[in-house]
Amino acid sequence: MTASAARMSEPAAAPKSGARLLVSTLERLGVEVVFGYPGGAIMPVYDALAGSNLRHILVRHEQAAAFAADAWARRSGKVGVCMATSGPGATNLITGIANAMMDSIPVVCITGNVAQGVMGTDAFQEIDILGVTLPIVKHSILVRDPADVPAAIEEAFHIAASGRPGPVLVDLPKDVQVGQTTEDFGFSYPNTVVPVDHDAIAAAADAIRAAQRPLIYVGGGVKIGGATEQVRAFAEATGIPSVATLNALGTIPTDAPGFQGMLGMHGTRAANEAVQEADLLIVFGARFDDRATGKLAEFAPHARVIHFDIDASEIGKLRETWIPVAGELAPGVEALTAHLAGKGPAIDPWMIHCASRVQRTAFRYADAPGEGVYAPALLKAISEAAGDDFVAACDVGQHQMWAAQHCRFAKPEAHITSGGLGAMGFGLPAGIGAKLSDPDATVVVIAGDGGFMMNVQELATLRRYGIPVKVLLLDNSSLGLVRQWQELFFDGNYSEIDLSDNPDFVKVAEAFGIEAFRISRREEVQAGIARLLAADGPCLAHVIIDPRENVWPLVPPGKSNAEMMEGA
Ligand SMILES: Cc1ncc(C[n+]2csc(CCOP(=O)(O)OP(=O)(O)O)c2C)c(N)n1
Repeated sequence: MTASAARMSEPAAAPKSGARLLVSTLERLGVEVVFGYPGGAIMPVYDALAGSNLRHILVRHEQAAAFAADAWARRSGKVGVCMATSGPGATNLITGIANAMMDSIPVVCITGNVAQGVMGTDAFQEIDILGVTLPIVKHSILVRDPADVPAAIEEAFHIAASGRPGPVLVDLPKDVQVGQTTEDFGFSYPNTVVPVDHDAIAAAADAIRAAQRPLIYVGGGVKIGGATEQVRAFAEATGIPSVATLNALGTIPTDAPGFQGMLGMHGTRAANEAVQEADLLIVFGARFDDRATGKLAEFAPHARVIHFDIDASEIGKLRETWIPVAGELAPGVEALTAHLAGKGPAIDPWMIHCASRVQRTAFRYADAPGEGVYAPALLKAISEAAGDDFVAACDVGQHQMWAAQHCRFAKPEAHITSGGLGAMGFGLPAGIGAKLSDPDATVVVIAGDGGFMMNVQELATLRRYGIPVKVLLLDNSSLGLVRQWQELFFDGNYSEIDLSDNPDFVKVAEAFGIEAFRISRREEVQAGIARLLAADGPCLAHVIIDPRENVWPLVPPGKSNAEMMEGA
């Protein structure tokens, strides 16, 4: 419990169990959806859930519960909630917890555990889940007394969502769930907003005015920090060109003037070259991930760095920072824009140079060889057909990078991806979470045949709740991204990437009660997209693509972003 937490409410009249207190606290916090899977050590909680106002979504694997809660949070901007039993239930959450940690997503994970009296005895399904998850949570709480349940949950929500968001684990031993208490305390937390440093912002404004080749580097922290409008306004007001990380796609609309695209390993030539030429990087909520920077020592060699971040420990962590601006992004960026109003940098030659390179180096879809479906063109077409309501819930692999490169994203919440962890299996459960948080969105799961099989059981969840998620399954009968690396960096020694014995995915989907059809030729693409988007309920399009197709451009691992490889 934080020292500053203050006790507020009255003792409750009748005794309540810790499990009931958990449910009533979640209700009080306005939680709408909980993703989970029951088991012995969390049965009192499930007993209390029945008859509550909470909507529980029974997934078919706990990993999917964590991924769905994560995507729910990304799309809604609120805290996602998942729960699981002790032991294997809890360990099945781990990849999802790590995913939320890597991408700074607010998720509260509730686990049951064995009773405190048998903890440490290797009791049935006992796992020290606090210990196991220690490096991958923002915070964790072992609740020892039923009376502490409300405060623990409120603290978990507060910590998950405040400052730099992240996952918080709350472990509830069984005796805490069944134990009765007459106490029911709520807590209020002090405002922990980090004030804007006006001196640093004034210095940043001076530096920007003096720059000749300034560049905005947008990270995922912008959307998480609710600073999208401010960053857009800054880019528009100053005309400074911008690049985005994978996690920030959509923060600046794909077709906005000055936007150079994604930077890094599979970034655009325009973005990577602009970074290498810039004399000033204005970094908003990014952490200099190696997939974005390439060889760090050669990243942006001519640029000094202004770094805005809510997490002061990110500033200067990997790249020397000239002007650090720690604090809330939205007011910080707004203040910066105000400083520059009417006195922005004189950078017309640089703007023209960047804009003409975007034109010159744009992807050309008409040149795709062969008769087969060309995944980049398909992805571009589906995002355009779906319009501004399009939400891509991506899995991990070549298809993920093609989606990042070729889809049009109008809003930051339109692109949901496992950026930091790169967890295969994310796409389908993420699509479920995103669609449940925003029923009006056109949610398309973009998956490869490998990753899709990692959480294929969630087709049952789609079916059970009639969630109208569209699945675009790009089947190259192989672990494509690994195959590409083996082709380029391991002398074509194709080791264990062959998935040519995949099941018939149309039949698989139909066996789960889901409409499905196949697209195998280029001329079927337009009608296939229309059918997928028009389907009333969940629907799967199984798309056969060329197994030799690669993702270009590519910065080889360990190389500088200046050394981009282009395909044949
Ligand atoms: C859980 C997990 N295991 C392994 C990997 C390593 N990995 C990254 S991409 C990839 C291949 C993905 O294949 P597929 O899902 O078919 O997509 P494709 O690359 O063919 O589009 C693998 C194995 C990973 N990212 N996550």
